[in-house]
Amino acid sequence: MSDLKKIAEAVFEGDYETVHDLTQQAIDGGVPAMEIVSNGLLAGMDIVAPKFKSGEMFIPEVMMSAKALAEGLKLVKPLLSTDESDGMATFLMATVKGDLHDIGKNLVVMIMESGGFNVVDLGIDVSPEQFVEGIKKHKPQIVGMCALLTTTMMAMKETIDAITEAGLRDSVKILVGGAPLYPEFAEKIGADGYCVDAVACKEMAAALVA
Ligand code: B1M
Repeated sequence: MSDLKKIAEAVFEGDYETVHDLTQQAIDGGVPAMEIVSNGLLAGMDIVAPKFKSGEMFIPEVMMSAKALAEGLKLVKPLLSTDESDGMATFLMATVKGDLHDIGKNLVVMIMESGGFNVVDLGIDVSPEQFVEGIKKHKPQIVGMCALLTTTMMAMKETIDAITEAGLRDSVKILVGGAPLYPEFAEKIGADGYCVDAVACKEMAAALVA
């Protein structure tokens, strides 16, 4: 089994100590950080997702996988954050109200930081009011929203409506992402763009502030 496959397997098994050791070995062996993320760490979550859906894995096991993934991401993060960029636009990011998923959001945060954006992460379960306050306080050029549940997708619309009602809509570009979303949904709720993944988010954000 290749080293990256072993990392994926250890993420799936929730074995965070092995994920730590193998990720460090891959870094020391010169494997590019993005490759470790895509083909090792996230590949592990790709094994988890269908098993959770089919009922073969339960929440505590998925939490262990998420913890193992976070352990690996912690090690590669400083390497991803060395990309030079003179942009330094501010990107405010959060998972919307009612939604506790943070793996995708954290990945977006890491990739945006690596792209030279000044990132403000408001966390998870963030209400429309908290987004509005965050925009007033941090004055971002771009706002990113994450939702993983079909039941929380509409919190994105509520948030965009609250930003509009607060008179702030023209001051920010809004990007949305998360597994259940699709481009037409983003358009329908009045977002400026849909991001299929974290790299697409970085590219769209860079184009919007260029
Ligand atoms: Co949850 N969960 N979960 N979960 N969970 C899903 C989303 C689900 C699809 C699984 C399933 O049943 N098939 C399902 C949703 C079904 C639906 O709504 N139709 C589900 C459910 C039902 C639930 C609970 C309700 C379960 C329960 O309690 N009965 C509960 C809800 C809690 C809540 O939020 N209120 C719940 C809980 C959990 C855990 C706590 C166990 C755990 C989260 C741990 C954590 O985040 N710290 C968890 C997990 C891990 C998952 C799955 C298995 C994996 C999600 C993930 O992290 N993927 C997920 C199954 C799936 O997605 N197929 C599932 C990896 C991550 C990198 O991908 O987040 O898609 P993703 O991010 C991608 C892109 O989407 C994009 O970039 C990333 C890649 O580069 N992206 C953005 C994401 N956000 C972006 C924002 C942007 C741009 C791009 O902004 C601009």
